[in-house]
Amino acid sequence: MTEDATKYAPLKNDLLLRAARGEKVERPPVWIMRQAGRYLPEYHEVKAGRDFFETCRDPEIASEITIQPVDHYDGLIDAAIIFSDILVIPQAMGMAVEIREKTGPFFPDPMREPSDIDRLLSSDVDVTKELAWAFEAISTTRRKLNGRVPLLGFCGGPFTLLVYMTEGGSTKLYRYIRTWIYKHPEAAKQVLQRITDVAVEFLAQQVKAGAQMLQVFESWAGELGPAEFAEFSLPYLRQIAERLPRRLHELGLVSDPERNHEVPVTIFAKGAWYALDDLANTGYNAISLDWLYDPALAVKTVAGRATLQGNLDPGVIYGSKETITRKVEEMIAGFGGGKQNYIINLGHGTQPFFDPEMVGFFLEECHRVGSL
Ligand code: 1CP
Repeated sequence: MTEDATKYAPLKNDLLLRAARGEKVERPPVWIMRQAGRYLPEYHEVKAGRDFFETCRDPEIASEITIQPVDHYDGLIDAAIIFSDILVIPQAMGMAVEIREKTGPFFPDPMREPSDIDRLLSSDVDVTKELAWAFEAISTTRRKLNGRVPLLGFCGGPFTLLVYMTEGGSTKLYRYIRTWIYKHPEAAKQVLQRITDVAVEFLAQQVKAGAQMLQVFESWAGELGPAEFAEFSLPYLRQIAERLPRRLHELGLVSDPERNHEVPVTIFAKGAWYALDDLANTGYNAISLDWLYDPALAVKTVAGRATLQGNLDPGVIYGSKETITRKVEEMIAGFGGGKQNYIINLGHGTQPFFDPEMVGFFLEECHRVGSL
């Protein structure tokens, strides 16, 4: 009941969904975080110097870029992830955001003082209106995919979004977000709550538009120590996992309001190694791990409560073919052979300097070793 079966073609490859639900599979599915983007020459051709968000807002172009890796590595990638960015939630909340060519995200007017939150919280956010373009891009992509692989929707984790909203862009010191949580913790929490509310609705509406699985990117979780993670990230991540199935049920998109089994959700809390046990109790179907985890140890900690995703160091793609083979073998063996509770991915996103051929070799090895 997760989709209007008459509206879209039936799924030919549902390996990812089955693995995320904890079913036994013939081989572990594989996809790559940020698999669409700058390492692929065809991305630059289609983007053709256009502004990043202009690209995302054009459903034809966004869907084309989304499908590029699925075409490029034909038959080797088991999912598509919609081409967009985590920063569309701050945009929907009324903040201006640009992506600059060399330096990345840029907020001309970041939150620096508690009084800055008044304008953010003063009005409700109409997600269906503010992010209408995102839903159109998802529907167009789902139609064009024609059931080849499932389409993933996503959003940023509340803490990670607050980092960008306060820092105004990428950072090494995390000075402003630290000022907020250590000097104005209650004001920070008010904004985290609002981001969470918007995130739940945004994820639910992505499913309505055609997303078949979801991922929450709490990419800067590892900037927080265990106590701060428990206070400024985990409660909001838990809320998302708990409220989403109920909202999907309200919208008539799933049959069970308590468990999100029909539309699986993955949490990627990069760097929060101390929280793995807690994350396994939050209700996410899958937990995406960065490369600092030892797979066997993670399997032992999670003990079947969630499917694990990951976790090759993206830098392995710069290595020799022999090394890629060895690292893929070690990774899959570490995750128990990969025939249950496992999704292959890198431990973080692709890098612009990746050689597309080596990414292809990595995918082939994942198929070969994962099928053994
Ligand atoms: O295939 C895909 O996954 C592409 C879609 C996608 C996703 C899932 C993009 C396109 N961005 C994201 C998520 C995203 N954006 C995250 C979470 C994932 C992660 O941790 O890597 C984060 C932290 C961002 C923020 C962001 N947007 C950055 C990182 C900057 C930093 O602080 O280190 C950058 C460079 C962007 C812009 C962006 N988003 C996506 C692309 C391809 C780009 C580069 C823009 C360009 O020049 O073409």
